[in-house]
Parts: sequence; C-alpha cells; structure tokens
Amino acid sequence: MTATLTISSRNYSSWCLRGWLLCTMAGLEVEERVLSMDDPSARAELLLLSPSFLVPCLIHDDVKVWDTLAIAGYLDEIAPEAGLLPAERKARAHCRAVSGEMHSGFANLRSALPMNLKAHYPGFKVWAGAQADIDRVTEIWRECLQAYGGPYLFGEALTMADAMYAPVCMRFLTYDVALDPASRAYCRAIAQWPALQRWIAAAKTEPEELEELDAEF
Ligand SMILES: N[C@@H](CCC(=O)N[C@@H](CS)C(=O)NCC(=O)O)C(=O)O
Repeated sequence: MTATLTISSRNYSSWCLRGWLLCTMAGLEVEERVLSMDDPSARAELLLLSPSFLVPCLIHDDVKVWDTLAIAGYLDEIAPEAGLLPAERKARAHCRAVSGEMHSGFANLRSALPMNLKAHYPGFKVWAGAQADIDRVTEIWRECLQAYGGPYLFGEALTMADAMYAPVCMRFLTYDVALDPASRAYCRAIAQWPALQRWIAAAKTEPEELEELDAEF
C-alpha cells in the first residue's frame, strides 16, 4: 500500500504536524510531499491534490482525504488496533469531543501564538483573548489527566487527542506560557514523544521562508 501526505512547512504548519503524527500513530508509512505555499506552481498542484486548498492531504491507495479530523477518522478506520481512539465508549466520545474542540476552536490562541518550532520567546506577553483560550485548553487537559490518570490525555497510550493538542504544547513551550503543574507536565511528556522530536528535528533544518507569521496557520 502506498500513502502520500502532502504538507507545507514543518516549522509553521500545525495542521500538517497533526496529520503526520496521526499517520505515525496509525503505523501508516507515508511519503511526504512538501509544497511551498508561496510558490504559485506548488499552489496549483495543491489545488489538484487537495480540493480545500489546505494541507495536510492524505492519499492512500485510491482514497484522498483532507482535513485533519477526517484524516484521523480515516486512519482509525483502517488501523483500529492503533488506538487512535480509546477502547471504552465513554472515553471515545470524550476523545472525539476534545479533538473536535481543538479542530474548530481556539482562534485567538492560534493567531496570537502561531506555531514556530524554531523559536523561543521567554517572557512573551499573552493578551487576554488568547489567555481565555489557554485557560480552556488547560481545563480540558486537567479534566482528562485526572479522569484517565495521564501521562497522556486518555491515559497511558497516545490517542488522536494528543496529536490534536501536540502543537499547542509546543506553542506553550515556545511562548513560555505560565501553566499549572499538571498542564506543564503534560506539555513536557508530549515534547518527549519520539515522533514529534523527529518532526522538530526536520523542521529545524528547513530554510527560513517566512520572516513573520501572524496569520492562523
Ligand atoms: N481544518 C483544516 C485546516 C488546515 C489548514 O489550515 N492548513 C493550512 C496550513 S497549517 C493551509 O493549508 N493553509 C493554506 C495556505 O496557507 O495557503 C485541517 O484540519 O486540516
């Protein structure tokens, strides 16, 4: 079986990171196609590949699936044994809900603290709108960590929710966000995730394409 994941910047693209982590969790080996968003011919190619014009986009055999949540659902279908969703029905619903909340929400957090894996901003000043998102994210985390015992959101095994929130953990570390002890421990546990470390190492070798990124990405 051949699979291709079209991605853009490893350093800036949080959705590509999520999609790639999900493929890794599902044990799906993907050939990565890295497209530069600034290059018009790459954009034309992307339009053919990904009808939404957005990345990541997974092509697996004759199936094309874009949008991270749809990719997660597809991967769970083809690799149910990988545990992208927890085994128990109530926990599965909870995992879907918090993954969906990340996917559709937190616009202030995403625009004020864009992912930038190469950067570190000690003492970064977080504005109130983004702080409200941070408070909600850490509330979700504390509830999960307490209910399922950690170290990951749904217990001892990583699930799709951890892939959804991994870029948020990296943002919190990049922007030196003040966190409660449980959330800080969770961010540190996620930062140790070997697949994420591989992605970060590759991101650090990427040429500087964008000087400043203040749009949601
Ligand atoms: N809801 C989409 C969001 C994907 C998204 O916004 N991708 C960004 C990169 S992280 C993108 O493709 N932007 C296109 C562009 O910048 O032209 C998903 O879950 O995959």
